[in-house]
Amino acid sequence: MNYLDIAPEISESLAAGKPVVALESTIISHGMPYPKNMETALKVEHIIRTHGAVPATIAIIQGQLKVGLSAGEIDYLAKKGHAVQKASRRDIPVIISRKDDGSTTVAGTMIIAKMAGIKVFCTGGIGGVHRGASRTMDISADLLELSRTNVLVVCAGAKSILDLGLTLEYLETNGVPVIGYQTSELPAFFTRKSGFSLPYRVESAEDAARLFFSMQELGYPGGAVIANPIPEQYSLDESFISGKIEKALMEAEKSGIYGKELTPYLLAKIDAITGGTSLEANIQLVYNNALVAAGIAQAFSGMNRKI
Ligand code: PSU
Ligand code: MN
Repeated sequence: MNYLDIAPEISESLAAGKPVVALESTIISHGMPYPKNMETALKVEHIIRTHGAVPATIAIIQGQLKVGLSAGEIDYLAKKGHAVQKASRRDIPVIISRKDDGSTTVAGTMIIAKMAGIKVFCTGGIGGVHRGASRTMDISADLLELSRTNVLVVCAGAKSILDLGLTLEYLETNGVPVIGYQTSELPAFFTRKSGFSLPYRVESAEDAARLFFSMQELGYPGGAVIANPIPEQYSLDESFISGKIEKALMEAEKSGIYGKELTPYLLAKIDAITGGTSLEANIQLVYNNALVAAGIAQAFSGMNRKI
């Protein structure tokens, strides 16, 4: 039984060593409301194409691990929203055995990208160590996946719904390089700064690709994070957004939300509390990550062709 279904354009590009960028689908079903989620997903694919790479949006449809979705499939996941199962590492076997649908998280997408042979993945923000994790032990499976699966994840850092200091500590313990893209500070998704400095930075897509290429040559296990700050003109005011995040966290606590529901609940709450301001910033940072990821994928495929 073949569970992996790669769109022909993507498998041909991979076979020819052309640049391909993976995209996740939890951001579509659980990260944004309809129809903005669908419009954003299509525009991200378009940006990747216009920057010289082939987009590969990943999801599980009726038990098939799909690499490359049609516009109809993207629309289906966007409309079904929270009713789609959120698929991280532990969920994938159950979903495929039931021939169910699943929208893949950063962890889930990395696993399937690796199976397909895709090395560069673009998203908005990664999961991390939740605030209060010393009590709840709520640590996103994204972090452990980064330590074991060899995919380069381009993101705008992580939201401060999380404990960003502990998130960096956890990544360090698990040997995951976190590299600032033209920054020496971990970006906090809606803002360019978090107050947490990063040990490494790169100045260009070529530098990022070279770093990841060295990992390939060494056969070094695990992935890496390229943390690309939101463009200045779309970034939100720190005091504005931190107040809204605190409010969303309090409401989650009051409503007893935990486990896989917590991140989607917080994202939707922040969106509602800010009246869509945060959603606009979210969309713009994903577009910005798409063009950086396409550049890295291009530089990376050039390096592969030289060997
Ligand atoms: N953070 C965001 N937007 C998102 C997510 C996180 O700002 O859409 C999604 C991603 O798919 C990420 C997942 O992999 O949430 C993490 O969920 P959890 O914390 O349950 O692992
Ligand atoms: Mn969790």
